[in-house]
Amino acid sequence: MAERRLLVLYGSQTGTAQDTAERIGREAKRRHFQCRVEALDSYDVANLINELLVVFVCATTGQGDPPDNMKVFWRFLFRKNLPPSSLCQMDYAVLGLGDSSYPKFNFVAKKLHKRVLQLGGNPLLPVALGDDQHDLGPDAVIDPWLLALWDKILALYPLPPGLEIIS
Ligand code: FMN
Repeated sequence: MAERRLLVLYGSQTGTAQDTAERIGREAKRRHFQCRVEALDSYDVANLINELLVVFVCATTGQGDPPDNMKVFWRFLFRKNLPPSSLCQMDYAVLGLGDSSYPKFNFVAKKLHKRVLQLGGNPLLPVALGDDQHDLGPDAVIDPWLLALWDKILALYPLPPGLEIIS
């Protein structure tokens, strides 16, 4: 059976994206994945080409800017000399956190999703656009998106025989 390993990488300015990334990490463990949750700039980007399953959780800050803890990664990802198929092994999904009262709503998540796609990544779902302006908060988008994500991931990496999702 394929190794059930999930990497969750986040860019967060004030903690919301980090909390969401850690939530995904807990949900992954309940589904018996080996899961690492790391800030994008703490992650050794040289390993990215070897990753098979990655969830990115990214806020947008400033006026459409990446959070401070993903700025190094951001510069790396947009280098012009990255080969177009460098991430072709990777299944990925991008969860954005933003606020639709800003002109560049969820700009970082949208741009990240496009760039990973351009580098050969295989998207599991359309990018999630969490919105502070939603009456029920960003979870109104995040909760159903995560359910769809786990459906996709478990179709690729079924639970090991005899194990169930831990409640
Ligand atoms: N959201 C957007 O969609 N686009 C923006 O340009 C944007 N700029 C922001 C600037 C500031 C100073 C703040 C406080 C928020 C901004 N937001 C913007 C909303 C944040 O992305 C949103 O609140 C998010 O949940 C914050 O996640 P974090 O706590 O992980 O940083």
